[in-house]
Amino acid sequence: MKAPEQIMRVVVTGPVGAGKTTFIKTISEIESIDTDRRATDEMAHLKPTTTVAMDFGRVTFGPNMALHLYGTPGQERFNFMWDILLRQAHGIVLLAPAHRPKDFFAASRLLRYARQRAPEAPLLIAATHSDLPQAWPIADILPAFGIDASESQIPTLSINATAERDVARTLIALVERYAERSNAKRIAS
Ligand SMILES: Nc1nc2c(ncn2[C@@H]2O[C@H](COP(=O)(O)OP(=O)(O)OP(=O)(O)O)[C@@H](O)[C@H]2O)c(=O)[nH]1
Ligand SMILES: [Mg+2]
Repeated sequence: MKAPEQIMRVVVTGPVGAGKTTFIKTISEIESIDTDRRATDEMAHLKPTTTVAMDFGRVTFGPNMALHLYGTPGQERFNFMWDILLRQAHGIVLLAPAHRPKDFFAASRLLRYARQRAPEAPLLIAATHSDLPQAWPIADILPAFGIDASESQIPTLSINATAERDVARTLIALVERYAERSNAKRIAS
């Protein structure tokens, strides 16, 4: 008989335009659900559409695991969705747009918030837009976040969210982290 499928819920977060919807669309096996709507307010100059509720996608991982990917809305006024998603998260991917240093502070606030709300969930930081010439190297982004890479236990990657290989590599790193923690817990108990 087929082993029951284990579901890992992954929250993909980051500031407006970091690439959350793109990240999920790039890898999802089902047509990802996006709730993008035309931006009508202060951010219309930045992006024509923005996610207003959440994104959802699904990826099979090995013979009996599936990842459910939930993308948070970027705008702060939709914050209530955040709490709902974080409470259920098995892992968190924080996306930071490497080409937009003025957004690093917003990303670092999201990082602190995610750590507070879901302290148990493994988290990693993926710097998106790393394919663009103006992208900052990851080593320069972390200090702007207030994180010292040598002290930090947080894995970091530079990615292009439109490239399936990069998104897969990010999710594999997160699943490995999740598996390590689960094993450590099992041994401790
Ligand atoms: N070159 C490049 N473009 C990217 C990358 N990630 C996202 N984009 C583009 O950046 C734009 C914004 O991406 P979205 O996926 O809509 O960003 P989001 O984080 O979902 O934005 P909100 O829902 O408004 O918060 C889109 O035009 C994407 O095609 C990347 O890594 N490299
Ligand atoms: Mg979006």
